[in-house]
Amino acid sequence: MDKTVSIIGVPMDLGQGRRGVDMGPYAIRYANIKERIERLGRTVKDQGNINVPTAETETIENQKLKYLPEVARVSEDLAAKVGDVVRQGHFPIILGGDHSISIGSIAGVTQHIKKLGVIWFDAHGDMNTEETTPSGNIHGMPLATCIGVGNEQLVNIGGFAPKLRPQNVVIVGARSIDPEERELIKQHGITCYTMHEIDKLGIAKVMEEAIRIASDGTDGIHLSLDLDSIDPDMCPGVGTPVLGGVTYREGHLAMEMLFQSDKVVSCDLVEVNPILDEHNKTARTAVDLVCSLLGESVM
Ligand code: 6HN
Ligand code: MN
Ligand code: MN
Ligand code: MN
Repeated sequence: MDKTVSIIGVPMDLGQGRRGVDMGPYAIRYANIKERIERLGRTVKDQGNINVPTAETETIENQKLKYLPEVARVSEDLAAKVGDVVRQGHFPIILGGDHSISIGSIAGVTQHIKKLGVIWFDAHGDMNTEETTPSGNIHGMPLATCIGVGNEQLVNIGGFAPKLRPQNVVIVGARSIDPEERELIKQHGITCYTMHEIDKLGIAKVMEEAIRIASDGTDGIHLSLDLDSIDPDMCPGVGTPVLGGVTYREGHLAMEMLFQSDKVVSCDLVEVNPILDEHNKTARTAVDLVCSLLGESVM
């Protein structure tokens, strides 16, 4: 993996209800993401931020899909930008912002890598639709959107759908899944390794399986890393923390195994909220993990 790394910031907070996650890209930059990756011998280009409207200037029109037009517009812009850097042969790292940004990032990657597997590291399933959502927050829907389920405008970002085949999608770290999400995960045949499986099988076995499933018949794996997958002791700065998460070491081993697989083509770092954080701990953990993903700690 010696591709140029492109960093794209998406200061998006419209996909959820707490202020501050729009500052995530700055918090992750402040944790020296660029310098840390350069130290691994990689060329890093910061592409700046995608323009996101300010919540105060917008109004919520649909309580089941809050800020839908705004999220859709940002997703289109992000998809175009990600498509652009993937076309140039870069490895994109997309900095959130809330998890709704993955709708655009995956739409961008799949413009060029048609058969993409996804490993969705998350405490949550992100498999809601406007019919099942308990909150109306779009950050609870991006994975459903990517497999072609849910609101048509979101499903069709980038002009095509679906982006992913559910048989190449793996959720890792789940411990807070809504009852109807559970049904959708089962119905569509998505593999889900909850904390129960991680505790029982160990993270190494889970990742071995996850990598096998996500790479089976695909041309690469996208890692969507929601920092709330990691236990709140290392990642307290997230909007929806859930106890009993992936430990710091389990997280690193997972990233190191992804590096060794040589299959990862792109990555999102999402839900870092510096207002809820302790001295930027969550952003620093995010940077540590992405450095392991890029080979920092394996020989
Ligand atoms: N995230 N399932 C809940 C909802 O509102 O749909 C929580 C979503 C959390 C999304 O941060 O991964
Ligand atoms: Mn998420
Ligand atoms: Mn989550
Ligand atoms: Mn454990």
